[in-house]
Amino acid sequence: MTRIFVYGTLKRGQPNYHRMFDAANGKAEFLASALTAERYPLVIAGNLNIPFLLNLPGRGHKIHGEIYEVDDKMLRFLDDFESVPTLYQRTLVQVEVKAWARRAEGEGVEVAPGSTTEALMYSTTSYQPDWPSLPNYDSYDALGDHGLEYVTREDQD
Ligand code: PCA
Repeated sequence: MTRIFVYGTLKRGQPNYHRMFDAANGKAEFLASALTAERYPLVIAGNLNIPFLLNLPGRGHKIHGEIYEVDDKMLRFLDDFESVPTLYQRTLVQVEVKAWARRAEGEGVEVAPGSTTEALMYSTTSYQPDWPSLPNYDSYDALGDHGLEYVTREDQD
């Protein structure tokens, strides 16, 4: 089992959340809401309006997201879905926990709110030169005020 931190379309309520709960892809379980310990630019880019966390620590904002525990099958599915290593790279990051799920509390994990833990994250170093100067956000919402609605795979030609 592995912990991943998701900040984009895989979050609850976002367009690819259902993929983590499709048993054919493996298993995922919500562990905590969290934010990155470092600041990063989170931008929406490309003609499909994809959220990208640029691997430029120290710029932008601390990014809000969610930690899930996933099995190896789900991790392989997500790597493939996120086109690792071309579109995104999977890196280990420090995240600050905002609130643990009740299940986590029962399992002897460190539950102090504000505690820092490690998780894997899909960020990218393979971005276009203008992406660091795009508007950046501290929390992704596909239907946010930015008007850059995510184009799901099903809607692509
Ligand atoms: N999916 C991954 C990376 C960005 C995206 O849309 C995530 O939600 O964390």
